[in-house]
Formats: sequence, C-alpha cells, structure tokens
Amino acid sequence: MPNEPKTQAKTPRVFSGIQPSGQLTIGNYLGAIRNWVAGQFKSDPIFCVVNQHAITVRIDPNELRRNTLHVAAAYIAAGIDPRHSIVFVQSDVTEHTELTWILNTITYYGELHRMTQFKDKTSKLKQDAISAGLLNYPVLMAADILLYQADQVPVGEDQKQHVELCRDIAIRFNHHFGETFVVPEPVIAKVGKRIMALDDPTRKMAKSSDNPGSYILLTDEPDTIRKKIRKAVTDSGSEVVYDPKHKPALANLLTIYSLFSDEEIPAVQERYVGKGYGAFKTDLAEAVVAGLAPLQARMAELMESAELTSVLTEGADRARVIARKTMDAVNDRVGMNWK
Ligand code: AQP
Repeated sequence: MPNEPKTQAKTPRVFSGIQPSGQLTIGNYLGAIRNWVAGQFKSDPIFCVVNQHAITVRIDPNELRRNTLHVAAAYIAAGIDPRHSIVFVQSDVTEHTELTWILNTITYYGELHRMTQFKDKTSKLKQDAISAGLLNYPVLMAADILLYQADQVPVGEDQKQHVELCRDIAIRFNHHFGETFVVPEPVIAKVGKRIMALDDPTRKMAKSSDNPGSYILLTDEPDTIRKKIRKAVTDSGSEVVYDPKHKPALANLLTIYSLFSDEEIPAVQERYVGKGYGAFKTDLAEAVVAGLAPLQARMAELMESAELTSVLTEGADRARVIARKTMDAVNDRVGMNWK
C-alpha cells in the first residue's frame, strides 16, 4: 500500500520530580531517578526539583538552597542528559503556583484529607501545627504534572495515590471546562518501587526520617554505608532467601543488592546458600559502595561547577514555554482573560 499514510505513535511526555526536603536516599534513586534515566531516550522527559513542595514542612532556607542544588546534581550525575531532558527548579516557573490556585478550586477537602501521605505526616501533629500547604501538596503536584501535558509520571509506589488524584482533577477540569489536560498515567517500576527503612522493614526509607541509620544517602561515605548495612535489622534464621512475607528485612536487602549489582534476585540468593547473613551483608555493602562511587564523584564535580546553574537556567526557560501555553489555555477556559 504505497500511499497509505503512516501513523506514528507520539513520543510520550514524561514528568517527574523530587522535593529537596533533605539529601537524597537510595530509595529516591532506586525507586525514581534510576528509572527516569533508563527511559529518558524513549520519551520527551521533564525532571523538576520541586522546591515549593519542600516548604510544606519547616526547613532552613540555606539548607533548602543547598538541597535544591544537591537534587539537581544527583539527577545529572545519575545520567539524566540535560541536552535531551528538561531539568529545572519548580520556583523558577511561576505557572506552577498559578495553576495550583485554579486546581484548588475544583479539588475537595475530603479528597486531600484522605491522602495516605497527609495522614502519615500529620498523625503526630496537633491540628494547629498542620499547615494548609501540607494538605494542598497533592494539588501543587497535580499542577506540576498537568502544566506539561505529561502522558506518564514515573514514581515510587508511595506517590501513586497522588498521581491518581491528579488524574481525577484533570478529568474533572476537562469535564467542566472542555478538553484541556492530558490525563497522565503513573508508571511504577516492578523492582525498587518501595525500598524499606533499614531499621524497620514495615516503613519506607525516607530522607526526612529522624534516624540516619534508617537510610543510606547518595552522599554517604563508604564506611558509613558499611556501618549502616552491618546494623540493618534482619529477620530470624540465617538463610539468605527472598521471602517478603516471612523475611521482609532480608527481601529489602536482596532487592537493594539486585538493583546495585544488576543481577536477578534468584542469582544473588543462589550465591549465599549456606553462607549466612554476615557474608551477604558485607558483599551488599561493597555493591552499594561501588554502585554509588561514580555518582558521588560526578555530584561533587557538579556542585563545584557553574555547569549546574546554566543547566537549570536553560531548563527553566524551556519549561516556561510549555507551561505558559497550558496556563493561557486554562485561563481562557475558566474565564480569567476578561479583555
Ligand atoms: N523508599 C522509597 N522507595 C522507592 N521510591 C521512593 N521514593 C521516595 N522514597 C522511596 C520516590 O522518590 C521520588 C521522590 O519523592 P519525594 O522526595 O518528592 O517525596 P517522598 O515520596 O515523600 O520521598 P521521601 O524520601 O520519603 O521524602 P520525605 O521524607 O521528605 O517525605 C518519588 O517518586 C517517590 O515515590
């Protein structure tokens, strides 16, 4: 059929981000950044340092500035190529907060109140200590995604609920005001979607945890990594087997091992038959140290160079063009452009 028009599938637009609420952990790396890197050339990707999310809890302004650069450096050191992917800081594109207000008006209090992360983060706080920002966090996240008409949002499992709320908001807006937003899909990695804390395999590893022994930072020194892994809780028994139900701590360590060594879990398990936890933990620590070494070296280089600033400035310029186009359409649909 020589004259038949060829239909080419559109390259999916991908959007994701990390809040600079602390230094990044291997949970952020394995659950998010690593997957962004793996998929970047099959997509039209935008990666944001979502610093406005980080002020939903108290944070020292200087620490926030440092963390913002640290997160951007981690993206690039891990393999995000800024010549292909847009990399920028959220507060440099004011359309994020502009769209948030409009989306706030079509999002319900009950929906936000039901979010698991909101419940987790506020369970120990008195009502008067819970900022409205913490409640509205998922609306800002929805604005982040919808501004760029993203088709896919690669996240760890903990963020799936927020992406689902974003879909509901997009569908609601399109229904009330006419087709405006692409309705995005969450993309969750099969392995690494939920790396658990080293001190408690029932909780996810989180950068804002009070116990530094619960996480491994991307910037931890080799000896710190060895010490943290030596102290990581294990389950009863001594056999190195992957059994998330009965041996959740070990299953978590095997997952980390497999991702850092690029080996399937059964192959790792096989090597430790009859060897016990000690030998396994020693090798795991070395796999993490070796896996992080190039990333750490590149991050240190980037933190000292002007390259990072120019990447982020140029990234914001590219992002702003897309964001403005969406925002103009939204203002038009809602009736904000009165002239
Ligand atoms: N433990 C984890 N396992 C797998 N993925 C994870 N992510 C976070 N922790 C894990 C993924 O990292 C991305 C960035 O998340 P974020 O910093 O914007 O918010 P978060 O999910 O709240 O991450 P943290 O580290 O737990 O931060 P704090 O402690 O500040 O709340 C997301 O894709 C997330 O799924």
